[in-house]
Amino acid sequence: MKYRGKRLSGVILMAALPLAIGQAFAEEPKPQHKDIPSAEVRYQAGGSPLADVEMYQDINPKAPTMSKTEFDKARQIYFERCAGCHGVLRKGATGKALTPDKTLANGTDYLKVFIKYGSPAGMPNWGTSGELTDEEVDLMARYIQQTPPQPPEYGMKEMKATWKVLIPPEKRPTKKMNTYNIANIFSTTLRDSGEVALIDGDTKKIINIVKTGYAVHISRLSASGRYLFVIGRDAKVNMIDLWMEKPDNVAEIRVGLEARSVDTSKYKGYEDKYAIAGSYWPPQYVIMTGDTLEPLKIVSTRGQTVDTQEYHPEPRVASIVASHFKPEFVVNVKETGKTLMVDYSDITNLKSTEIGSARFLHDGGWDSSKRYFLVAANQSNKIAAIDAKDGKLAGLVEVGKIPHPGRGANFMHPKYGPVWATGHLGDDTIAVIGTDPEKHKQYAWKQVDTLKSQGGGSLFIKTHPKSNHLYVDNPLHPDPKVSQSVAVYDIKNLGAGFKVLPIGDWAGLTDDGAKRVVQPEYNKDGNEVWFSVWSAKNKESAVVVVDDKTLQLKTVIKDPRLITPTGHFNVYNTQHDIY
Ligand code: DHE
Repeated sequence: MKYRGKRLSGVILMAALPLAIGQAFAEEPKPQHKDIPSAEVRYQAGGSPLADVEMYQDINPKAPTMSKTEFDKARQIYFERCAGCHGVLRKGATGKALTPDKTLANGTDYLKVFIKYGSPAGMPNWGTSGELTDEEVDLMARYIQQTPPQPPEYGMKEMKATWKVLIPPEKRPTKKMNTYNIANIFSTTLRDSGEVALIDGDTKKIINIVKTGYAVHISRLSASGRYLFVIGRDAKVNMIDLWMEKPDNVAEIRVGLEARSVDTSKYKGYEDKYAIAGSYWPPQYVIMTGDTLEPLKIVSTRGQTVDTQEYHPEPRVASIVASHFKPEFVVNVKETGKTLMVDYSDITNLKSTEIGSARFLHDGGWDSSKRYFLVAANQSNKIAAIDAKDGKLAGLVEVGKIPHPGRGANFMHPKYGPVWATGHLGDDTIAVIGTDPEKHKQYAWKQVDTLKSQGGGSLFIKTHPKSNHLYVDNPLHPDPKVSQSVAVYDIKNLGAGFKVLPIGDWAGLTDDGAKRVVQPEYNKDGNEVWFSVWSAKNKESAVVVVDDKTLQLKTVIKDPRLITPTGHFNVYNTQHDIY
């Protein structure tokens, strides 16, 4: 119980990490405040791509003077370190609002102390930690009293200007042109090189390294399993055709200035017809054609928050999934705490049902019936269950501190029936939630069991219908023993606790990299589990494959091209939402 109560701050100061994209884990982040677990600090590691975007300086005579050069430097620091928490427009996201009505009243001297020394509420001590010089502290204190500059909007014109159909559909293969077992290919994110590695799950050989967006985030599959979609933090979507002799990009587009999510239509009759991507900036989603990525419809997500019903100017689009029950995309809007069920059967007369739950919706996955989408409202410490059949909120479950499921894990609990589980960034528990309102009504949408894990800093949890094991990673835990290993539970005997597999050691890396073990992912048959061993860009990383039955090491995949592997996505399991 190292984390609970004692080490957690009420506020996640995600702006805390002084590392820009591309530098993640190049060096260990220093603990910046005694109340901020480094897991939370690391979580928001990526600086925003908006750091390099030119913005208009609006002169407010009440604010301290700033030259254009000073303003631009401060703006860059803000987007590299602060925007993730305080928001692009400084209206507050999971951190406090820093708008001039508040900051001008505080004044430069007060703000300097705050920035330099931090606060018990979670603000890092930027000055005394050595991350910012006194001059930079002064610069930032003056900057946050200026009118917040707004990054440009990004509409159809900008999207079309970046849209490229590299190989038009009529020039693509009409049948599979390779001998790969496509269903067992893995798409592994190479975070800091802006690529994905396509790895043959049968032979463990790299098929191709495909150029994608900047700091790639996730991969998703089309309904048919033929097309792989990848999105970068810079909002670039790449579409890869797995039927090609050597699978590669066939289309690409930039849908905004910063993004995290992409998916494709999966309802019967609409397979491979549409793709959708959501962006952090501008706060919007775009529906595209499924075979070329032509942008068709852009919809803003700006609006009122679910609770106080105040207007929020930048509610980011977090996870998106495609419904199996209706021709709908399930779009989760973070800051407003609303899930939009976007009906894609008529794009011209677009209908969308708004389901309110709790603020800070982030990641999530389907229950085993694929009727309910369980999404973490991370800073609200809740899981919302969205009923995709009836289009309403089925339940809102109080869980531990900062749930982070990835897509979560579904299994049959010996006592509670079908359940879905999530780990937490902020404490050492795993919340097990009942998901069967038909046959196990008394347990549905309740936290029915709590497992103790290795600690906080957990990002991903995984099992497979053919496996009796449940794996939980802790890549953001401050203790390398924990972050470099994974906990595994026997689902049939959860009371027995967990075994620890030293995945980082098994990788056999020769240098002293961070070796964070991240994201368990099963192969198609559900008898192997793959883990990334994630070190800095200039250090060796690896992918470790474990035999799920024996829990013994099976293979280590090493290659100089495997730079900063993080997430990985098995084609079949991702295509069919198996987790
Ligand atoms: Fe992620 C999923 C946002 C940091 C690896 N991440 C997601 C999703 C969102 C998100 C909204 C859900 C997408 C979906 O399902 O459509 N992630 C963010 C952030 O805003 C955050 C906190 C900070 C940032 O600057 O990006 C962040 N994420 C990280 C990391 O540091 C990770 C560990 C490494 C990396 O590659 O950057 C990381 N995020 C992932 C992965 C998934 C993901 C591997 C997909 C999980 C899955 O099982 O589907």
